[in-house]
Amino acid sequence: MSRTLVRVKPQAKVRPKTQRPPLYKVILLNDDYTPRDFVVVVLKAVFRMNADQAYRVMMTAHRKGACVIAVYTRDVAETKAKEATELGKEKGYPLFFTTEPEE
Ligand code: TYC
Repeated sequence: MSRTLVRVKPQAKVRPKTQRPPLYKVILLNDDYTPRDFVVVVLKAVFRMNADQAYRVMMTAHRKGACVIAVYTRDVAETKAKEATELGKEKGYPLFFTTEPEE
């Protein structure tokens, strides 16, 4: 018994665009009161930096007024900025972290 072979035109490869969530920068702001060592401690604790990274970031904010620390999804960025700011507040320091959408 013969069978009819149905030939289907090969489909164009479907390549769905991967949807990536928008990213947010966490920014450390300089102030005149928070001790340098404390800023380093917070950067290490909240942003999982090593001593060297934390020191460089702290000094960049100290010299330039602000420093981008990292980028995360909005939720993570806002939570970390809040946590880090709160650690300063608990000690009575004006240490401040803010977030901003990445362009
Ligand atoms: N400027 C602070 C001082 O001289 C140290 C400091 C650095 C504070 C970075 C905040 O984001 C900051 N004690």
